[in-house]
Amino acid sequence: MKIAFITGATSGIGEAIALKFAQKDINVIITGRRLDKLNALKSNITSNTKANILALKMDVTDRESVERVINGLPDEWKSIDILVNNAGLAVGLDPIQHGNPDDWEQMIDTNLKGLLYVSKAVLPLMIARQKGHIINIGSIAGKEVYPKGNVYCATKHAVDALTKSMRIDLLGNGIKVTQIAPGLVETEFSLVRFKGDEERASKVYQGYKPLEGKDIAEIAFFITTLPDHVCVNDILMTPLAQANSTIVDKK
Ligand code: NDP
Ligand code: 8X3
Repeated sequence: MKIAFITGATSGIGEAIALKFAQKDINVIITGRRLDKLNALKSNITSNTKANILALKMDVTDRESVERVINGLPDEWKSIDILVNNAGLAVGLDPIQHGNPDDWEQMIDTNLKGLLYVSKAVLPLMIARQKGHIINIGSIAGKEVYPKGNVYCATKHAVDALTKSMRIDLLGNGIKVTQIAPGLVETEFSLVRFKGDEERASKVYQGYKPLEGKDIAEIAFFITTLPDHVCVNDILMTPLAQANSTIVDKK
């Protein structure tokens, strides 16, 4: 059975990918900061699938912790076939001149530096086996900026650039690198962005049918089923009601 390592598996897209992979007999290493959520997902997967699961608390912004967790994986979990770099967040939605530098740092540390730390730690395991698949969760915000998206959009443009760079640098090592760049997906994303303001967060998803985590999970699983010589580079996916970063058909 394959092994997948998923960051940010406690909620939303990462949780849906973990569940989908487990349902498809992929053993999963689920990581995130919230241990209670990790344990709840572990019980769900254990009760409902045949997959093995390892739940590990890991903050992607903490380089030492990332190295400790990945270097300390039990031998039977070291053969990681799929790395899903999903952990990420937006914090705040302000014009650049009113932005909060603490918010900026959290987004850069998580979305950009976290992805680098995790990839750097997992890559030696894939290179040793000359095999692997890295799936980076980017965003439509990494394709086109939108008003007040500034730093979040910049981090996702960086994910877009790193995905392309990884594919070049890793060429010849048998490692596929794919970006999935979703549009609006209803998760905890907006609740985090608006710092717990539930009313404001829920408005983001009103008046149309947004994507769900499981829609992204379908695509993430599909791209892992293709023959060894086929590498999907990039997938931009939106709800039917979304034409681009700023135009959404809300009723
Ligand atoms: P959620 O808020 O539902 O999930 C975010 C996940 O990231 C959580 O599991 C959270 O876990 C984890 N995370 C955040 N910070 C850290 C950290 N420092 N260390 C480890 N894990 C962390 O949002 P989504 O599922 O929507 O977001 C997942 C990814 O998808 C993000 O990269 C986001 O940018 C991207 N995306 C989201 C879209 C959307 O519209 N929802 C659209 C396009 C892309 P915990 O808090 O337990 O650490
Ligand atoms: C999340 C989608 O459009 O809110 O990446 O930036 S968006």
